[in-house]
Amino acid sequence: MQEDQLPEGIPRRETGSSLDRVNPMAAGILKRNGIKSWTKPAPSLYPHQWSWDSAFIALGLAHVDNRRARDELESLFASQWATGKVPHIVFDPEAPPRSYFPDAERWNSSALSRDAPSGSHTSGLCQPPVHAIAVRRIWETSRGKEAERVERARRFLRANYPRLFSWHRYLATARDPEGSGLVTIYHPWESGTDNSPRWDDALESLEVGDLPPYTRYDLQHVADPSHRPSNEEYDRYLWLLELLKRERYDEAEIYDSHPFLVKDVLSSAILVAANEALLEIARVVEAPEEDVALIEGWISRGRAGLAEQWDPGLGLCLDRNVLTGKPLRVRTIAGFAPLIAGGLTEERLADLLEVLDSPAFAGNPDLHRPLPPSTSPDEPAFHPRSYWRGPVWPVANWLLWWSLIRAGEASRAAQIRRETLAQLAESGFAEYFEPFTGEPLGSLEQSWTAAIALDMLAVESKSN
Ligand code: 9WN
Repeated sequence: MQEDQLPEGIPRRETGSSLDRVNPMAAGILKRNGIKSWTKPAPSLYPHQWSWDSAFIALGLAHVDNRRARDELESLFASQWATGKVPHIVFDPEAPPRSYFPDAERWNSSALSRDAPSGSHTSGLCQPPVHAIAVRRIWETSRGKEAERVERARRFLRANYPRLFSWHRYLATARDPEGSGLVTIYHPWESGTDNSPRWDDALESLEVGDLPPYTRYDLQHVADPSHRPSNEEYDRYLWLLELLKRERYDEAEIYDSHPFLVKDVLSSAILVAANEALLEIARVVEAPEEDVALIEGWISRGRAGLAEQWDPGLGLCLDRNVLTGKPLRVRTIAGFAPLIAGGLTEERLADLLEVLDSPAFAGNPDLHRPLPPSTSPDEPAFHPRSYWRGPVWPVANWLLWWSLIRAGEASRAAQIRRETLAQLAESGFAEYFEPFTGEPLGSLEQSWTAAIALDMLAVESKSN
C-alpha cells in the first residue's frame, strides 16, 4: 500500500511500526506460530489448537495463504466429537511438557466419553462458532481467481459443509433443549470471555468441592500474573471441569445436574451470523432444502431469543442464568450481541449505537483510543488490566467492525478499523490492551490479533 493511500488517523512513518508493515508483520506472526497444519494462538502461553482462535486465524490466512487457511480448519474439524461439538482445545502431543494446564490428561475426554474423537485428545468444552464465517471468507477470497483455485475452494466447502451443519445442529439442540434460540454454556471458558464479570453472579454461589491438586502454568508466560484470571477463579473453573467429568461429558446428564448453565448471548449471536454464512455455503454446495429450512429457522429463532434478553434500561442484551431464570445484569461488549446477529430494526440499532458511542464504552473520554473496553469502565467490576474485565481486545473490535459493516454503518466501522490498526501499528499484536494507556498486555504475539489485522486490511475498501 502506498503511503498516500493510508487511511486517515494511521500514523505515517512511525519508526519500525507504520501501517505498511502491519501486513507483513501479521503474516510473520502467523507463520512463526504455525505448527504443521495449524496455528498456536500464542508462542508459549497457548501451545495447543484453540477452536475460535483457529476460525479467526483461518479468516486472516484466507487473504495470504488459502491452503493454510483450509488446513487450519480441516485440522480442527478432524477432532470434532460425534455429537457435532467442535472442541475448544485440541491438544498437541508434542507441546512442551508442563506448558499449559488443564492438559489432555486432566480432561481425559477420550477415556470418559464415547463421543470424543479417538485419534486425538481434546478438552470437553466448546467455544463460539465463528467457523462458518471463516469458511465463507475462504470461499470469498477464492472467487474470481483461476478456475483450479475456485474448484479447490468448492471442494473444501463440500467436504466441510456437513461438519459445519452438524456443529450448528449440536448448538441448536443439545445446547438449547428449550428451543429458546440461545446457546447454553457449561463453563466460562466456553464463552471465550473467561473471567468477564458476565459470569460473576452465576459463579458466586458455586461451592468448590474436593479439588484434585493442580499447578497453573499460564502464569509463567505473562509479565504480570495479576492480569490473568485469579486463583479463586481458577479453582471454580477446575471444579466445573471435575463436575463435567463426573457426568462423562454427557449432555443430558450435564443439563440435569450442572451448577453452571447460562444462556450466552455473544455465542448465540455469533451462531446467528455463522448460520447466515452457512446458508450461503449450503447454496454453493447445493445442500438439501430441508437443511436450508432448518438453518433459516435457527436464524430467526436466534434473533428472537436475543430480543427476549434486551434490557431497555441499559440499552444492551444480557446473558441469562438458566438455573434462576434471571438476567446477568452487567455492561460488557457481549451486550452488543444483537448487532452481531444482525437483522435489527432501525430503533434497536440506534439504541445500540448510542450505547457504543457513550462514555460507558467507546465514548469514554479517558480512553487511549475510542475502542470499546471489554467491560464498561462504569461497572464496579471493571479492571483496566485484568483480561476480559476491561482491556480492549482486537478480536472483539473485529466482531464489532464486521457487524457494523453488515448493519450499513460504514463510517463507524471505518473508525474501529482505523483505530484498531493504528493501535497494532503503535504497539504490536498483543492479546489485549490497557484501555486508558494503550499498553499491550497478555501474549505479545497473539495469532488472532494478527489474523484480524490481515482481514481488516484486505477488506478496507468495503468499509471506507
Ligand atoms: C482458556 C486462546 C484462548 C482464547 C480465549 C481466551 C483464553 C484460555 C485461557 O485464551 O482462554 O480457553 O487459558 O485463558 O479467553 O478466548 O480462545 O487464545
